[in-house]
Amino acid sequence: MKKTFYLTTPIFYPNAKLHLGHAYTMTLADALARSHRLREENVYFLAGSDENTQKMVDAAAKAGTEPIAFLDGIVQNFMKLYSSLNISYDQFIRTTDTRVHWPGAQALWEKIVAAGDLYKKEYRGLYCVGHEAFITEKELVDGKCLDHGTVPEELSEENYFFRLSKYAGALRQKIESDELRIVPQSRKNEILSFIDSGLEDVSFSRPRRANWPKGLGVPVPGDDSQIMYVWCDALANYITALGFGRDDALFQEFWPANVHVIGKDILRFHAAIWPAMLLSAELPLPESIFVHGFITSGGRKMSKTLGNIIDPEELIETYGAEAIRYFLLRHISPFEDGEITREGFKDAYTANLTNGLGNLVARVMKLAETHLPKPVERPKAEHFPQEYWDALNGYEINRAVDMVWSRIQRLDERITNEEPFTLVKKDAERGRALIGELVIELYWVGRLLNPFMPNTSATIKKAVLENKKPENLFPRL
Ligand code: ME8
Repeated sequence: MKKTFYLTTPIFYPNAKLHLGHAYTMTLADALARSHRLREENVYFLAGSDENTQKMVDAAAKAGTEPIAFLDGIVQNFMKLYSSLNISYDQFIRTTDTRVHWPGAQALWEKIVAAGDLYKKEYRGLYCVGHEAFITEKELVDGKCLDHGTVPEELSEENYFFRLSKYAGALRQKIESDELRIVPQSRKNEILSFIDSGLEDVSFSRPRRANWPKGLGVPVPGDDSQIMYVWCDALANYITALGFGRDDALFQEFWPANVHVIGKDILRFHAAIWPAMLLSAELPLPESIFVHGFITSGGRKMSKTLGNIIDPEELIETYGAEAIRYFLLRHISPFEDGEITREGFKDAYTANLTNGLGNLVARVMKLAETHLPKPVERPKAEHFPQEYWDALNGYEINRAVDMVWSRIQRLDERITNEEPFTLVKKDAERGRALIGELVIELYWVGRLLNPFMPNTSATIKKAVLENKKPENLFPRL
């Protein structure tokens, strides 16, 4: 039996087009998914959209469109972006899907009720639509949410509350011991101190509002006046997508998840609320959570609200998807914030793709095509260095890509030092042997690139096996 590998991504809010920050999460996840397929594991890669939200209703109203039609349009956009970025997801879940998502979300709710972990309470609080969460006075600056620059709504409602506080000890123990591994260490520390500061129970439902369209919001089982709080419903997607509460086959095969890939803004939801929900329902916890930093632009988080976004489609049009993937995976540290500028992007493209990889492939394959009578023999066994897997297992994706570029550099140096073009004229046999070695080394560069730049990887493999110089990979701009 093949080893299984289940990885998930945040289901983004479809209230606007995705920007480069979202593309970053998806590219990191895709590199991981492909690296596990390279190990011949049975991979399941989940993507989706988080649709039962107030911000969605607001955005549809602003666009003057009926909400579900509005959603359909944006979700099409998500999928179009994923396809141009070559994101190899297996399923796209939508939380308005009453067939796929709702039965499981309700089944999970009922398990939490059975555990005695949901109770009704009158609640007054400040609700930030940007966060889709209640926030406290302490988090406001001049009465406004710092992240979104908006004044929160004052709400007074009767809600169901989830006993998060009950799970503080268990959560602490699972995270501390790495039974639930939070990567990097700094995020593990952050969540541990959050738990230590005292976990409060969280509101898990909202009264169904009159202005909410039908088909939006998962009804609370046994109480039609309430719909589930959007995060309660959204987090459940990781199991409902596998058929939890509906048809258990995939769930049995793939749960628990090997990794939830998320940005640092949604750490608390994933590393406190979600595992507590699973503990309450007596379901296994995910193995790990990989928390990446923010893409910044002008020193601030790239965000729709702040209006400093770079449209990934625009970059793809200029540079091609492989170049975007390259840049996101190598030039941004997965655990820290990384600034992106159009100039930085352009410089990296020219130096490392046009003059680097692209030029190397052209040189080696030109030599091979001219001087080798037939293609080199394809290496029998696949050989990937252990340190490459170690980097990937620790989600240090930039380090794994760096390893490929060190080999590219070494290969360039060999060509400069050993001058195959001169040697082959002086001594055809030795010259051909050297060219053969360079081609094999190029083959490995191509294989190692597979998770990061899948099309480039395939082009290199084909070129080597057909002994033919490919079209220019990264044209000069
Ligand atoms: O939070 N840099 O959706 P969302 C890097 N629906 N990543 C960024 C980013 C940036 N500047 N901006 C956004 C939600 N992201 C919920 C998720 S999951 C059950 C529900 C990425 O549309 C990053 O992955 O606000 C972040 O965690 C996510 O988008 C937030 O997306």
